Amino acid sequence: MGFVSSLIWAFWYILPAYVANASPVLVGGGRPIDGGRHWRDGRRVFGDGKTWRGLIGGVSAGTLTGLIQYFITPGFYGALKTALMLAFLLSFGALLGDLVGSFFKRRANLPRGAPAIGLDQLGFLIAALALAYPVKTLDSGQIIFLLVVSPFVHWGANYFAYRMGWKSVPW
Ligand code: CTP
Ligand code: MG
Ligand code: K
Repeated sequence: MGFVSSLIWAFWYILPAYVANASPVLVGGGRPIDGGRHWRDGRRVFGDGKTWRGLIGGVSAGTLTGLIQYFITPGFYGALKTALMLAFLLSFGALLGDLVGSFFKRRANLPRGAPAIGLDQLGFLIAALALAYPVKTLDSGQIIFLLVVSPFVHWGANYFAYRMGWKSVPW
């Protein structure tokens, strides 16, 4: 596998995580996952930016992405079951990482929507890679590549969503 194609495959591999992380801005809203509850420090557990609809919608969108990917490149996954399992774990991992990130942001007294550089751009990615690891993983060069480019993809996607009027802040 050539160098450039290995990087393209890394993108292809992680796509469900990106979709899962980005889609809640459109499909989210409604009841927050923490049910409005507060942690013992008196601040919200996760906050109003983490909703059930965002979680379920994001996992669904990411898993559906994997299904479509399987029909485009079945050889990359081997079996449909593998593609679906991988996409589900990447998507669920992405949103779990995002949720854990919000937990730490609230503990640091950052309000909903406040930026946390590093955590916002990489938390979802690291959790997605970790959960998907048992099904299929990347080589270390591909993982480093994703760690480097994902913050820029994240900023680009958020800026786009801001310009489209889907969110109120560009980060
Ligand atoms: N969202 C959601 N449910 C999730 C994740 C995200 O509904 N599980 C929606 C919310 O409308 C959220 C938006 O997607 O405001 C953008 O997500 P994110 O930037 O992760 O949330 P923030 O509002 O910045 O909240 P936090 O400070 O907790 O990260
Ligand atoms: Mg945010
Ligand atoms: K986030």
